[in-house]
Amino acid sequence: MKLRIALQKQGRLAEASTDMLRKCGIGFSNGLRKLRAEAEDFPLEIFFLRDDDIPEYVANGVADIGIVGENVLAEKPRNVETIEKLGFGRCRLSIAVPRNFTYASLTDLEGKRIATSYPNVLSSFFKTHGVKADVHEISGSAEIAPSIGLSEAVCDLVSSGNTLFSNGLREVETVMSSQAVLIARQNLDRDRTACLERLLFRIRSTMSASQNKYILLNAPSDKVDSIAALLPGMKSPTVLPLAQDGWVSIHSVISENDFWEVVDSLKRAGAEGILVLSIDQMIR
Ligand code: PRT
Ligand code: ZN
Repeated sequence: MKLRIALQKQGRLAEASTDMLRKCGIGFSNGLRKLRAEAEDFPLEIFFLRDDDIPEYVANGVADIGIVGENVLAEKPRNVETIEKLGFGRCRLSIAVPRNFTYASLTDLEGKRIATSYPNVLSSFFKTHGVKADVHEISGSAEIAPSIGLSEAVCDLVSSGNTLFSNGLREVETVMSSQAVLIARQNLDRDRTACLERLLFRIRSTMSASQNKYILLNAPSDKVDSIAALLPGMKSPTVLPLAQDGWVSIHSVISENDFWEVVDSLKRAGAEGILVLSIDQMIR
């Protein structure tokens, strides 16, 4: 028995998806031309596909699981289950208008043509907001549509915003936010479910590792309580004596999100010699 996973062959999710598997200790060789690979040390078979095809392959059982953007699933819902948000491939589906378009609210798009590769998501967004706009489906490069007179506005994926900016467009509404997700087909058998559980355990460990840092610092012994309060860690911080009397070393785990804020508070509370290290795996 092997669990079969479908990954994007080439594109924005391809590298992050294979990196994630490697961080989970799953090695395999993938040349650019390869359509399929076998993992070396995990019962996993990997298919490399166009991202748009992945939900279909998973739904019809050619693959058991897959990695795809939420935007793809939203546009063309399939009979698959979303198992886990993976934290990469983040982007948003946004409406943008030419910089000289006077935009105050969605009603300004009433009766206007909007070019998009996401007609279903966009139409239901307009429906929810009671706006009657003309959704014009195109297969790619929405950003050039206004300049060639195809539409008055566009709705496309945005990450840095550079593409919109360099095409003279301004982002005005977010239709949806998206990131890569792990999907699975319905009714996996017992062996494959167990295998998926093992894989998920590793994915979650690497994700929490990448969202956290290991921190160690020196502090005067009489400041331990106030510093420990800033560093709850996984259970509580480790406090070790230093060779120098009256000083301790405090070790803990800290979330990347509030990292700088906590470091500022630690310095104010008397911490010195703060070291911060990456974590490979984090098993709670
Ligand atoms: O060949 P295949 O069909 O597999 O690939 P594709 O060309 O359809 O997809 P690809 O590789 O472009 O994107 C795969 C997935 O990555 C998408 O479905 C999203 O879930 C996710 N993703 C994240 C993005 C972006 N960020 C993104 N910025 N997908 C596309 N873009 C494009 C966007 O369409 C626009 O053209 O990048 C441009 C905007 O980028 P910024 O940085 O200039 O804003
Ligand atoms: Zn695609």
